[in-house]
Amino acid sequence: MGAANVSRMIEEAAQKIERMEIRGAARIAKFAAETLKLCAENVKSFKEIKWAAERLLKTRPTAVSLYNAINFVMRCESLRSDESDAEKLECVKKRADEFIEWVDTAQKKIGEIGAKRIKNNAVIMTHCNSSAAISIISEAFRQGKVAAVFATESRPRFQGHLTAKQLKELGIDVTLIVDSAVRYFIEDVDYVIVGADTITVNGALINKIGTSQIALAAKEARVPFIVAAETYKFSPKTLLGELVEIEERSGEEVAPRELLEMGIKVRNPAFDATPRDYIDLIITEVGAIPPEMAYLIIRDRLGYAELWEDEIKLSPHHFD
Ligand code: RUB
Repeated sequence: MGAANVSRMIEEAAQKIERMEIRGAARIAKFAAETLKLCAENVKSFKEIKWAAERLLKTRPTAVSLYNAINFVMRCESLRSDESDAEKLECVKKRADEFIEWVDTAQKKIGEIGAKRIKNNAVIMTHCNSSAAISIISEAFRQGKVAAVFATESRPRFQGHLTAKQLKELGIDVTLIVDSAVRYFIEDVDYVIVGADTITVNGALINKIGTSQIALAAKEARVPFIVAAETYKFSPKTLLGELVEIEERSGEEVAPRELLEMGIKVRNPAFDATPRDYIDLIITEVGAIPPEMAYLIIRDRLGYAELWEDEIKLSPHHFD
């Protein structure tokens, strides 16, 4: 691949994330690692990988999995600044493979751990389209424990349709409901299981808009609210004091043109924050933990305590 083709490939990859052809926190992270690997296979200078990392980081702001994937893959340079470009590129490829492996194995493990928490004949509610949440539901179903699932449609992008299809294809009894019907059905539900875009250092969950309302309804009805989150969904940036940026998308996604042309304002945040008091358990690949343990996951799993300087070096601000 020539230099022009590499930059076109990176631009196309970035636009796939921006257009949400590639979406969901885990898939975005894995795709970023795959893109950096492909880039490393086709360039000669490490500077070009940095450019790719910088472009990918700018695609979507909320899911910290993207940031963690890029920091994980790019960490080689800052560890050994005397290395040649060729050595650094080899390291990028190796670390990209390690990250991809992390994504693949973590979801399976989350399924195994999470399924143990599900009792027989369970009715589960889920929101949006989370591969980690589906891993728990499908493993529990495989073990014969799932009676039915309610999937919210998850407006405005209807990712709930994907979830409903995926569950139905597995043979699960699935009912699609509008987001505003959550409280109507919550009494019929034994567990809510959702995924995560980011978990903050104080144990709050950032996930698809509407998640916090479901958590509120679940708490009121005393339905356990379970989050399925790989450890790369925990945010070291929040340990540094940063707030999570909530992506706000175009009003055209939710309102007809006629209303927009009348000058009616539309707000369309894509994610919201659920405080830790509403979360019963977070199922990670290293265990089922209370949200209060988020700090330990960031410190021990993401290793940022020791790599403090490197982390700052590779932060988006450094690239700007
Ligand atoms: C997707 C979403 C998912 C999380 C977790 O939002 O909110 O619940 O990303 O998914 P969007 P996963 O469609 O806007 O990217 O468990 O697959 O990482």
